[in-house]
Amino acid sequence: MLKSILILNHKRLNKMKKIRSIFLLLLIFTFSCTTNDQSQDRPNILFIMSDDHAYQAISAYDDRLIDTPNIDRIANEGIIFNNACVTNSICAPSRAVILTGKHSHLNGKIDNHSPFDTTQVTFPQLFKNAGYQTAMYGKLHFGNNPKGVDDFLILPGQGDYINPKFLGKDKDTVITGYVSDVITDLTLDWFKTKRDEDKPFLMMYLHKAPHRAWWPSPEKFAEFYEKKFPEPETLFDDYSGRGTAAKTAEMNILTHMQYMHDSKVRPSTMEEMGDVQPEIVYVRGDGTLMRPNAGGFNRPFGRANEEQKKKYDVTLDKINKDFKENWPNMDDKEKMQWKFQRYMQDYLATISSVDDNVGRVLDYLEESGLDKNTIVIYTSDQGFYLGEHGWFDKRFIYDESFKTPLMIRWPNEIKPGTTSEEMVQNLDFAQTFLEAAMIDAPSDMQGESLMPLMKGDKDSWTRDAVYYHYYEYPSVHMAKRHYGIVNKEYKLAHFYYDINEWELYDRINDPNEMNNVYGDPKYSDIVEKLTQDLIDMRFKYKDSEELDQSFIYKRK
Ligand code: SGN
Ligand code: CA
Repeated sequence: MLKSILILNHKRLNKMKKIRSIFLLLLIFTFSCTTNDQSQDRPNILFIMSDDHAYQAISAYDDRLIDTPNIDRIANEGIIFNNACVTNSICAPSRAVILTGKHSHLNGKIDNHSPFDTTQVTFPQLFKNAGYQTAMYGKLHFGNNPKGVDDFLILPGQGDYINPKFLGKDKDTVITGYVSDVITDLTLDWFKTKRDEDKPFLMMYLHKAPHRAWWPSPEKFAEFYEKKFPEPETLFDDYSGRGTAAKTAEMNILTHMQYMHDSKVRPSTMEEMGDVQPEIVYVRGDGTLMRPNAGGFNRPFGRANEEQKKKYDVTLDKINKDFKENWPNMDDKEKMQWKFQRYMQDYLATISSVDDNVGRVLDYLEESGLDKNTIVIYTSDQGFYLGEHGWFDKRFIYDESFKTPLMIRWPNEIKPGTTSEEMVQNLDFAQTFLEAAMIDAPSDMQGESLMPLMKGDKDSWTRDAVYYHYYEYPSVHMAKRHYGIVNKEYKLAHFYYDINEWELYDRINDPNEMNNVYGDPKYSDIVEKLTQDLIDMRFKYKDSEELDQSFIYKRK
């Protein structure tokens, strides 16, 4: 009896054990399936950003200046945003907005000089915590090393075009070559040798080009020197329909662009020219003299080795010959035109290298099959003037610097050839990427995920106006402080600090923004409504006059 009970119990025990192990196996199977599924589903992110890349110099937006077949691939195979803009058109602040998902007045990085508080949450940290492998290569432009990235090699500050130095996680290094090629080599090397195949990735691939002083590779320098580019309609803008800020900004190609530093006329040639020198020195608004950027020519060129210098010399000699022969006989209009061509030749030559290199990375994604579940973003830290209003540089709320290129490719999720006219901002990037990766965004981020627009669902998008605030004044280029509101039809801006001026532009009837209609009685209702909207917007985003004043105090 006892024996039979024992046998029965033993049988039962065995059966129970079997059931338990089947259950356990099932559990492990289900669990491993879900985790595998999850890591397969979570998309990789390749964030490509260049520095000062104007949308006018991307053929997907405008093909009058240059053909950019590789960057265009992202737009053709995904979505292009025709009304993407920044919140503060200047380098390091734009990057801080992107990383934190907060406006400058809250993340504290209001201009290129103010420190970035590294205790803040940035989106790469959230990706890393959620199991992503994260990396950053190229230009960051902060005083500090990036947080939340497993691997990085970043340029110190602005970085160099030729034989650039990089700050690394383990050690710093100088790499021989042209900066856009080198950053791409590093990025591709990371993909091929460092990527952890068991994790999704976030790669930030950040170009230095086409930042001033627009030094191309020797090959592109030679190629683009032979080209001529169409002038923009507003190259000879005299700013008569505008406010004080446009009239006093120091970013005019004729008056403020420098022959040695920017147009790459050799210092020895400038000395030879003797009596033309005073024309190159100009008087600033405050009476001080501004001289050509001393050593500006040698700063990039001095880094080249003998072999590289020999290649550059071929084109540099042509520029010098042309300058010596023709410059003394030119009037102001011709000087402007000469400088504009020199500017475009070099600026667009640097873009051409960026485009080639973006192509190398896109090709690798395709060859490796990674393209299928990788979100590829192409953008710039802000727009740039390519001679519009006679200008170079950025900073202003006016379109060429306020708007920025933005295109996103994500096969299976974004229909190829999608376009969006909505007012989207770099403020929205963090929340977009977090949503795509199924990571919760902190509730104090201030943007809106672009996912609905990416999926073609325009109805869930409700924001119809954006906020802008620029602070870096007084500083290089002397663009005055201002904040404003922009919707598809109008732009209202308040310039402050050492002036108190308002500007209103009718974006539909005056797309080149030549006439400030703030004082025009025809627009008084618009002014009234937009002023109230701007007040509400400043409240919504937690900006205020007290904060404006506190940032002025800090700059002194
Ligand atoms: C440098 C440039 C300026 C440019 C700022 C900020 N001069 O000072 O033209 O506006 O950087 O650019 S340079 O001759 O030294 O290049 S930013 O992109 O970093 O904000
Ligand atoms: Ca920039």
